[in-house]
Amino acid sequence: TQDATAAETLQFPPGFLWGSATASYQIEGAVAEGGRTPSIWDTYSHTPGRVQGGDTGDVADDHYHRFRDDVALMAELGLTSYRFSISWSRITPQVGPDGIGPVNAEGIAFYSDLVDALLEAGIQPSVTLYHWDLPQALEDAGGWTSRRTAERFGEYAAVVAAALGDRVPMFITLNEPWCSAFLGYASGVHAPGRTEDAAALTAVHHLNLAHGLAAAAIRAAAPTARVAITLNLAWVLPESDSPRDADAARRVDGLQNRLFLDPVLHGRYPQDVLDDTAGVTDWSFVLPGDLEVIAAPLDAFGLNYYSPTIVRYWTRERPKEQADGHGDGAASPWIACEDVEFPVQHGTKTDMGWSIDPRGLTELLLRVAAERPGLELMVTENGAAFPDEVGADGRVVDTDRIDYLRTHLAAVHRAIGEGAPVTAYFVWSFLDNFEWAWGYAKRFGIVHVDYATLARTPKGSALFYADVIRGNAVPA
Ligand code: GBH
Repeated sequence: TQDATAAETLQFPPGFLWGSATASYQIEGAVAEGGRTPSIWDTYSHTPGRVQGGDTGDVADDHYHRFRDDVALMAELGLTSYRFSISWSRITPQVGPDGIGPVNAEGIAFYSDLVDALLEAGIQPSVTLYHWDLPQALEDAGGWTSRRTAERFGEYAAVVAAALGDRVPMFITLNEPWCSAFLGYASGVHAPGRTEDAAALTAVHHLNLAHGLAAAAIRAAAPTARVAITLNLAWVLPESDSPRDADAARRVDGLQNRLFLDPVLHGRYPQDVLDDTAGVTDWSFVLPGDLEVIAAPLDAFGLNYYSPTIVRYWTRERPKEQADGHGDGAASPWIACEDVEFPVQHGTKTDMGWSIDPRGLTELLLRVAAERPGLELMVTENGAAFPDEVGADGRVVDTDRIDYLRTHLAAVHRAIGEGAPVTAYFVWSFLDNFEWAWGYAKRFGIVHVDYATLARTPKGSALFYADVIRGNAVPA
């Protein structure tokens, strides 16, 4: 049980990377500086009614101007890696459907300086090329429903790899393409806010293709750099062992996990998902040769994990429960799942309303390890939102987050013990930041940000994490 493992010190393998993660739109601000052009998240956050409180990333944590202080704070905490993402429209601000346009030296310089600052501090940069901030001009030409967006992404990846690949050991092509496709184009709760099922499935394929094209481009431009992708796999549990609940679980697993894992690891799309969605699209946008591109060799695999997914068959006898937040007749990200229900969970939840079960982290790591033996695994995000405040004594007491991190680190340790080759763990997130549709209302940071002054205060969880890093172990 969790308690049994927590009673002893959990030692991690030598050289294990201890990191924290962020994403460009969530922390940078400076949206009109350095030659940057708008992304879909600028447009979306500035559209009334889209983001809670009307919050935008215009200033965010002002990391663009404060990155040197932020790196110093990372060094103080002892982080050995930092995972950040690059804003595409800082690098090639004139990108359009027919070409990426000129490279913006100011954009390259910002990330180059960040990389140098990290290396000087002894912190390994892990770079995500796409964490949801598509240049608006590409969305105007179809966004991820257009094959040309995938082609432009490959060209952008080549530019970044050529500029930074001598100093960046790890490139992650995409962060959570499930969110880009289904939250962006089916449920519309993320930018660009479209609600068209066929568009979402088209986006799935073009995101997968973008990954493959970028992987090849990185290899060509930066032969020593390593290539990974990050997926938000779901730990899907049917509520009962009834065949109908099992079928609900199969379909959710198909849409969130196998629609990405199968092409990337095995060069195929899952036939059951193609069949289930045949009424929405005939998948004719998958062209000959695409699956070979998508299944390009990988050096590592990134898993983001937050919460379990419990599903059951909806009997239609009472209103549907949508514990995933897509109730009230809102558009759903779950295509061809009209009879799938996400039952409301009991027990402790984070401030997002997400239930807590670290077993999913162990299970998902073991699943990928079994599907691709020997593939190096990284937990590229894991963490929790709680409504933290700075106390009168200047401290932030977030024991709930410490408990979350402790039990999830124990879950990673267990996966390693059972043979999963996990080499890195990144807490989401380094700083409180712009939490997408929730704006600044949700705090995921191990470092508190006062949005009035932008002052940073390490929380208790940051001090706990520093302790973990010092000992390369989770203390008893
Ligand atoms: C990650 O997304 C992101 O990479 C990161 O930028 C973000 O800040 C962080 O997690 C915290 O949210 O969406 O209603 O269907 C995680 C996004 C959260 C998407 C859980 C799927 C399931 C409920 N995932 N979500 S719903």
